[in-house]
Amino acid sequence: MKNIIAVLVILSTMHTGFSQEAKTRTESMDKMWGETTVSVDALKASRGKLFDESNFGMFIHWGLFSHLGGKWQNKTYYGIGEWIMNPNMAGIPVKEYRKIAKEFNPVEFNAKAIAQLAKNAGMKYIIITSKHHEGFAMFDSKADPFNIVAATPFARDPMKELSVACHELGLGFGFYYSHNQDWTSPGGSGGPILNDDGTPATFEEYFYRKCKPQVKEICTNYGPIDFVWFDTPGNMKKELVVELVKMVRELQPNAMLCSRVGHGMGDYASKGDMEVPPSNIEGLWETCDTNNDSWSFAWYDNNFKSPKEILHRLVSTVGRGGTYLFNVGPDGMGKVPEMGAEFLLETGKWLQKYPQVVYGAGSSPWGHALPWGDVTTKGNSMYLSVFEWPQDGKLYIPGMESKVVSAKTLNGRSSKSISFEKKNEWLVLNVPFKPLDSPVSVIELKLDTNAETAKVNTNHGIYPNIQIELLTEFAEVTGAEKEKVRWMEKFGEWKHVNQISKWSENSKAVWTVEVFEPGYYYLDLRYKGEGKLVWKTITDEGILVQNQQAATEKYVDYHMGIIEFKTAGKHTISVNLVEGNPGTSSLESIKIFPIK
Ligand code: H79
Repeated sequence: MKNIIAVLVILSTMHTGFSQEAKTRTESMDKMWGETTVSVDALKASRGKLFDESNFGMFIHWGLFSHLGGKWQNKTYYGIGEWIMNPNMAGIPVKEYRKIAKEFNPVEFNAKAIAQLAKNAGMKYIIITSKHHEGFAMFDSKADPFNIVAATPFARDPMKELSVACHELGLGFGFYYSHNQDWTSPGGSGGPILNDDGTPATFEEYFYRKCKPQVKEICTNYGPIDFVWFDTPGNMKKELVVELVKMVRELQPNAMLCSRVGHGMGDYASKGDMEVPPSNIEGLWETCDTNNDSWSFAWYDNNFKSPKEILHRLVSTVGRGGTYLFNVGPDGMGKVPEMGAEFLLETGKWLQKYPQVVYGAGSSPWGHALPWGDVTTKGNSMYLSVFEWPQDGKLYIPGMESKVVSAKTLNGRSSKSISFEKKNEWLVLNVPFKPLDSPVSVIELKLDTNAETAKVNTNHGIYPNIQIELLTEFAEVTGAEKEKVRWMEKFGEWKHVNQISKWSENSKAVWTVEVFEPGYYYLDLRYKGEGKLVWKTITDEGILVQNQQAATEKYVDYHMGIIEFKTAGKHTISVNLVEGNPGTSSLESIKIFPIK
């Protein structure tokens, strides 16, 4: 059930509804390099090629915090492990934290094995933390002695080993570097405010003494690198960011920079942590996600995403037009937790059978997920990745306006034609009752036109054989507020939703949908609030469902009643809050499923 919720939350958009934020970002990126303006197309043809075509990379969070694994002085701190030193978690004093280096001896670290894992998982590059907010360098740094070679019994440079292993296996390689935060260096954001001699420390001192020289080291000593992934720019001054970027460009002209370097710079947009956006986004962008709840190793955290969930989040990210950067957290000995590795290998086995679904694949013309799965495209081919296989031998595809020339099931190298028919605007595929493959089945449609720009009606469908969740992101809202919110489920573990709040008497949220089959459907509302709430839902045909249910401070699904569509085709569904505290009531989505 948990998987289903996570998956449903990532569904959905209007075909034209590219987010304003993404548009602005792309334009400002084009403008930003006074001296060398680079368009998205030019980037895709040059240093952005690996990023654009791979669509799947490995992120690695590894540092001194991995040795603690979420525990300090016998107490476990639940949340993102790399933050354990922070006052919001264990609040470890700088002096104490620095001492941990003496115990850090990850002798089981095997760069070749990790690179091979990434390769077998179907990932095309690795980006690893060279220095996280804690300030400990995981590479041989002459600029600052608080590093893995100078300060630990391990005394090896694992970054060197990993860069060599990646190059040997033909994988891309890049570094994460936390440029603004540094909790153990005087002057770094979140770090000591006094130097060791008691004088006040400035950010500039930290920047010129440590940050810039270390970035120079990672850009000089590891051969050609493909990425520098800066994070959390905070209030860093623009001049300093520009100076850093300029140096990286000179030293590593082929390295891609993500937007978290700050001040609208970078080659591609990095979306919020752990967020698969519901709507297509233009330009070059990435979503970074982690294989369990924490980024870095935490002893208790075995909440690993299953191969099916990894594939769903990967395919949906590619379907939205993005690239998926998926994280693992090696432990204090340097080993990637086994269960996570196993799930990645299964993911890779599937990708080996269906590489065309992900590599070099384009976005879905629907602009949002479909309830049974998602769509990616290449040339005239449309790949339907089916995560919820239909029980009744029919796979429904809404609003297909372009001509479909053929449909076939794929399974590795074998494929079989399947029959299909057009009913109203829907394409109905006659599929076997048994799923074609596990954990995900693939069907290829050939169109008589480019699949990514194919003509489709992007309204959400109401299906005869599967539940649809209509997110508030896709509603037209009047008299209430549509907003994107995020909150922490655990410390540092983000959840994102779009919600509608601040309801009043005349508010409404309206979805335009396409109904395949007239009939009765259950209607659920997913909302939060307090006490008891009465919601009213009415269709364009005047069918009304009004009911009272309880409410809590967490989002929960409530059955509201049965809604009827008297005719097939286009309809509207309009929702309003009619009783209850409008200040605390927020709607996340509505769900409609056939009664059959
Ligand atoms: O490296 C991973 C995270 O450690 C890092 N980015 C990803 C890739 C990251 N740094 N900051 N953030 C993510 C934003 C996190 C903010 C929070 Fe907090 C940290 C929320 C809870 C802990 C700061 C402290 C804000 C509230 C408390």
